[in-house]
Amino acid sequence: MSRITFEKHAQDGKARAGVIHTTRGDIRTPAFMPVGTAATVKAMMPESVAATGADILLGNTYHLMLRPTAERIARLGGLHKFMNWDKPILTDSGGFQVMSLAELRKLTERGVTFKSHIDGSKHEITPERSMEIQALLGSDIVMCFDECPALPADRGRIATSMELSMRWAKRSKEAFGDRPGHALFGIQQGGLEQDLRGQSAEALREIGFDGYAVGGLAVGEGQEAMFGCLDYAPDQLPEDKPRYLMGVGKPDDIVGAVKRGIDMMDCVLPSRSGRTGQVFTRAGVLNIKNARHADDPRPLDENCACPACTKYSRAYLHHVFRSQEMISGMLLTWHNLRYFQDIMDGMRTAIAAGTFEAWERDFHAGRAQGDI
Ligand code: PRF
Ligand code: ZN
Repeated sequence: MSRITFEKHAQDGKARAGVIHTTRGDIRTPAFMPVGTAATVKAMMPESVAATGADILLGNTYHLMLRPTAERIARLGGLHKFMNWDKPILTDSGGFQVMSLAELRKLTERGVTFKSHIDGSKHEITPERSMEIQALLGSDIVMCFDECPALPADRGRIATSMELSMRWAKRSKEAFGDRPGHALFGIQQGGLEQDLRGQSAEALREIGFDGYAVGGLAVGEGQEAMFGCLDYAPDQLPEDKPRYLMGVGKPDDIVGAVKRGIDMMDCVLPSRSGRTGQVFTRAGVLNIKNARHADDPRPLDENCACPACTKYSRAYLHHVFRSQEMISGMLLTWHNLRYFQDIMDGMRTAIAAGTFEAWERDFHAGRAQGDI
């Protein structure tokens, strides 16, 4: 089986466009990965997720190890077959989710022990166990096991945590071994400290990975501070490998990250907001539960080709949201995912044409600040 390779096709400023070739198909970059935490992108059939333009999904070690367990998924033929998604899957390694969801967490050099948020049962994840779970799931892109401190945190805490994550990165690589057709990505940490980010990047380059993530951002620091860090962090990582910004973000976060040299992102925002009535459009954000949509015959977004926009009015979407009908979450999620993918497509086209700056200006010009 062949290796996973990254081909950069164009660069405009720091923004890059290319393709990650995998045995399960190509991932066009910059890429947005919808989140399929529990072996489903909530409210979406897998074929619908593909129809929005997604080339790859994100899955979660933490959730799947607890339920239905990685061993059960392996017995049933792996995660792709289990969830009926035959394109690439990237899995996160578990530590970040343990820290945000689990109870009674205990962090040691060895790894992390915790109690399940589902039934209180006791579990452990180490770098070795995370690699084993991600192999059982059969994900195409495996993430190193790391630790991500919430910001603000003092410099000493960030340095200690980053150094632990780098020792875990080494153990992750050793445990991952040689798995042709599967890629292992390292994760840079170091908070908002440029020198610590540099040391982290150096440690990861030394170990050697198929791709490099910028972790530890979008954890409470705000957009300005995040962009400040992204002004240098991607440049510290290898130029010829994909760079993945974990857990980001809103449409303007995504555009700002790509402008600074990021190739991949994931976020629950378009799918989660779809279920709470928050809708992202070319004109800005709206909430469909607002009474002013009750008589509005217009689509969510005139320029969107998704089923929610081509076949339904804001009035209908308002009605089914208020009535708590299941089609509400389905249509709004579809729209949000399609809009995020349209942004990625717009950026890829603009980077290839050398018109990213003009594209970015139009993107911002069309958007209202508050709710529309
Ligand atoms: N590490 C891992 N997963 C993550 C993060 C991280 O730092 C983040 C930070 N935004 C989101 N998901 N492993
Ligand atoms: Zn739409």
